[in-house]
Amino acid sequence: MSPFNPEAKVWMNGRLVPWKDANIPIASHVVHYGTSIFEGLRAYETPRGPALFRLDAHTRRLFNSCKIYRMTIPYTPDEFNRAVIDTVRANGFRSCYVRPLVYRGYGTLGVDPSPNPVDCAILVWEWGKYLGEEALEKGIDVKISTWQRMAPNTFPALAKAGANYMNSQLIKMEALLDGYAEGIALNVRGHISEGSGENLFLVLDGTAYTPPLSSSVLPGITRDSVMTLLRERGVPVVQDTIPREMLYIADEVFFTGSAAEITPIRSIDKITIGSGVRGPVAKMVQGDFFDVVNGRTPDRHGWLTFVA
Ligand code: PPE
Repeated sequence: MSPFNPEAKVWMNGRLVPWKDANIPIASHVVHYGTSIFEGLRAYETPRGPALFRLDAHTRRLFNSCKIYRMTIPYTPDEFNRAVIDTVRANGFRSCYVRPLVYRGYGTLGVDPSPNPVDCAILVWEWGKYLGEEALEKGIDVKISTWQRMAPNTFPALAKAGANYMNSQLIKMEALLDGYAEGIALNVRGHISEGSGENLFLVLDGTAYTPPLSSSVLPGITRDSVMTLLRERGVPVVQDTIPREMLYIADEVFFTGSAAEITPIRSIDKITIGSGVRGPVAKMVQGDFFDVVNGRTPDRHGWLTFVA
């Protein structure tokens, strides 16, 4: 079911248009060759109205992803931020998910993208719990995917490109068909990389570990925020290559992502993680995270942009 109603407002190349008119030609370069860059962030309900979580960081990553693919966004980061705020405001949600998109539009076909325009859009919709209603409290069952994450120097993992999500789709479909909520991909060297749409943390003997950027992961903004929150609580955070079996013996494992937020993992490959329930570190960092995003504690890092 579409989360959009016909009159929902979509920002396209500088204008807010109704959803029913927010269409692109079938010959657009993006449709044929996957030429898109995107972002995903949430606006959370606070006592002062909706607040976007880490808008600047998401816009920065959008511009960086585009730089890698030689796409010049015809707006400044400030103009883009303003467009995101305007789109959230125009749709009137108390909380929502935001999807900025930059793509090669309609010009000419053929692999070389350069003759085609760089078009921009921003969509917003209400998106509930990404991995199921009970996931945040109870945790989810996952498997190690038979699919690996992109090898270095093939598809750049640091760019949030639509094309990377063909790999994510293989990971996700396999996991769901096998009865799991999500898959964890290894990189080509056999080290832990990430989920189809989430970064990963494990906790062992009081230290938190997450794969480094060289393990073919997206530089997640939730990942960065969680590292900060953990360190504030005195939990050491190590970015290091993680062997697969370290997950099985961890006290806790959890996913992070804008959509997934902080989702505990209770089993991997049918091996129970820790005591099979959300662990104390995951619970603590969830609490700290939701206190900040919902405006219950002071925004000490300048992570919130108020929309009202
Ligand atoms: N890795 C991947 C592959 C990924 O797609 C995401 C976000 C992350 C890590 C976490 O990054 P961040 O959101 O900055 O903490 N995935 C987005 C898309 C999900 C979707 O299904 O669409 C998201 O969470 O918004």
